[in-house]
Amino acid sequence: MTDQRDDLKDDDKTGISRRTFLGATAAAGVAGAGLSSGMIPGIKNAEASSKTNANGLKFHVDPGELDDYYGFWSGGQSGEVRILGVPSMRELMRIPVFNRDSATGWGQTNESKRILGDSSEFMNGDTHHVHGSYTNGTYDGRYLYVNDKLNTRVARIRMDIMKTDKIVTVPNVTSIHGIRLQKYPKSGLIFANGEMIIPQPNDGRDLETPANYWTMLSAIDGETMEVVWQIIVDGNLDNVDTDYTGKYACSTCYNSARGVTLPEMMGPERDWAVVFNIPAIEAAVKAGKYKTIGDSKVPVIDGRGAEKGGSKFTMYVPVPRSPHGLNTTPDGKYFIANGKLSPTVTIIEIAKVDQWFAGKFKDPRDAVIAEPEVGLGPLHTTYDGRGNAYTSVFLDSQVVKWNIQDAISAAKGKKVNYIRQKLDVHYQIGHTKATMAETNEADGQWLVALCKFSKDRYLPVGPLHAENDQLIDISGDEMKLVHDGPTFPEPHDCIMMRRDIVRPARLWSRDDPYFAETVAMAKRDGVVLEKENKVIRDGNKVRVYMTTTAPTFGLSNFKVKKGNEVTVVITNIDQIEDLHHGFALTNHGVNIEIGAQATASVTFTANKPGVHWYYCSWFCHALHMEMSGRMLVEA
Ligand code: K7E
Ligand code: CUA
Repeated sequence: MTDQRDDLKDDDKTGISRRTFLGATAAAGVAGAGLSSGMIPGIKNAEASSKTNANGLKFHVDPGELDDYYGFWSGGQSGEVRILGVPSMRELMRIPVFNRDSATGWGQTNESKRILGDSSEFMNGDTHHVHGSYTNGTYDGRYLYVNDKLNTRVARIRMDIMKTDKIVTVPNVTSIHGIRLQKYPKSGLIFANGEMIIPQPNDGRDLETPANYWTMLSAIDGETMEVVWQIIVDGNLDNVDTDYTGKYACSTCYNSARGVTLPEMMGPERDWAVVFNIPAIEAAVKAGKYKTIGDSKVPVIDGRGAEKGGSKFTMYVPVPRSPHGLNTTPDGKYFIANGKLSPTVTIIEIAKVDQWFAGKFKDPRDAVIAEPEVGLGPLHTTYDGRGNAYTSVFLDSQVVKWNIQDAISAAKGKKVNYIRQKLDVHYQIGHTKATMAETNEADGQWLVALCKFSKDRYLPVGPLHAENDQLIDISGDEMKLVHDGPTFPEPHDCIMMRRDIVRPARLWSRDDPYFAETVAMAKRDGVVLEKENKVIRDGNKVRVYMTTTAPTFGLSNFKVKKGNEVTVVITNIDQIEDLHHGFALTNHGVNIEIGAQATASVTFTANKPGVHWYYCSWFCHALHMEMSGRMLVEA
C-alpha cells in the first residue's frame, strides 16, 4: 500500500500544503516558488459546537472540523460509490466504478480500461451494496466491494487511493444483487447472489423451459477477484450476510416456485432463507466433486434439495414469502430475515444451524426461534451492539427499534413488549444502517435511513426528485432525527466506518500498481517518465510522453499524422498534496485527471488535420489558464 498517515489533522506530509503552494506561486508567478516557504498552519478547528441534540451527541460539524465516520454509499443507477462524512452527511468524494466519469477520466484512461476489462463496452452499472473488508470480524480498511446488478459484476475499491482496482464479471448467473464478505478470519471470500434464474448454460437452449432455469451463489476470492466456486440453489437469491466464524453465508431466497411471471412467483406461501455451509462446499470442491457449465471453468456444486430441507451444503429455512434483507446480529448469534410482504422478521439461531448440519434435528424451520411483528413492509435490519435491532419498514415509512432478547422471550410466551420505538421517516425507506453495525464493533451512535422518496421535503427540482438520506441519533434510549440529506438517486445501501480505520494515501506512490503497466510500456520505449518528454513513433502508433508541473506541460506541442493512433502518457511530477493536473484535448472527447506523482494515459485517433489545443483542466496554479499546448495534425 502507498503512503498512509497517522493523524488526519496533520498538515501535508511533504511539509508543503496546497494552500502554501498556491499562495506563494500566485505571488511569485512561477512554479516551484512555494517549495521553500514551508508550512503554514493547518486550518484550525472551530470551537466545539453547541449543536447537540437531546441525547447529547454532537451532530453539527463546524467548518474545518472533521467527521467521526466515513460513510460509503452505493450510487444505484449512477453505477458509482460515494464517500460521505458522518454525521455531517457532507459528500466528500465519488468513486466511479461501473459508470463513466467526466471529471477523472474513469472509463477513458488506459489504466481504468484495463480494470474494466472486457466489460468496458458497458457504460453503466447499478450498484446496490457496498461492504468493507474484514479482519477478525471488523473492518480493516483495505478494500470495499460493490455489486453491479445490471451487468452481473463485482468490483473492488482500494481504500488507500479510493479507486476501483479490480472488476470481475460473474459467469453462469445473471444480475448480482446481494453481496457480503466473509468476516473471519478475514475476507477472504466475497459471496455474491445471482438473482435471476436462467438456462444452464445460457446459450440458447431451454428458452421456453423455465423448469430448467437456475441461479447460484458465487464465491469470489477477495484478493485475486476470481470466482472460486458456485452453488446452484432452488429459487432466486436476494440479499445475503455471513456469520462471524467464517462458516456460513445466509441468503434470502424468493420465487421458490421458480416462476417467470409475477403471479407464478407469488404462488407459494413460503420462501426460504438458505444457509450455505462454506467448509462443506470447499471440501467438495477440493475433492473434485463438482461439474462445470458451458465455457466456464468455475467449479459448480449442486445445492438444491429444498423439498428435503436442503443438502449437506445448504439448509433451506422456510420464511414468509418474498423475504428481502438478511442481517446478522453483531454478536454472531442470529441471522435475521426481513419479511417485506409479511409484517414480521424471522430470527434464525445460528447455533441451531450447526445442529441441523450435524443431523441433530430434521425440520430447518425449527432453527427459527422467533418471528416478531415489527410493522408493514420490513426490508432491512441493523443493530446498535446493545441488543437492539432497527428495522426499516417501507410501507409504514418508519424505523422500528425493537429488542432482540425481548422478542425471543415473547415468542416463548412471556408477556413483554419488544418494540421500543417507531420513528417516522420521510419516506418509503429502503435500507437502514447504523455505524459499524456489520461488525463485532457495532457502536450504536448513528443510524441512516435511506428513503426512496422525498416529495415535499425539498425544493422541487423537476419530475425527478432527490432521495432523502436521514440521519438519526441512536446513542440514547430514544431515536432522534437530526438531519436530512438529499442525494442523487439511488443509494440502496451504505456502511459507516470509524475514521481511524480508514488510512487514505495523500499522494500517489511512484511504484503504485495502478499504473504499473503504463510504466512498463515507458520502460520498453526507453523513456524515464519523471524526467523525459518524448514522442515515440511506432508505425501508425505514436506515443507521446510528457511530464506536468504547475503550470506547464513538458511538451508545448507535438506533431502527428492524420489517422495516427495516439497515446498520451502524462506524469505529474508535482509533489504537492491535492495538486492535480488534467489533460484535456479539445474536440476529441479527451479529459483525464493526473494526481500528484501519478502517471495516467489515454489513447485516441487523431483523425482531424489541424491545430488542436490541449489544456490543463484541474485548477493548479495562478497560471493554470495558460497551462496548454498544441497537437499539430498533418493532413
Ligand atoms: Cu434496494 Cu439492498 Cu438492492 Cu433493499 S436492495 S431496498
Ligand atoms: Cu495544471 Cu491546471
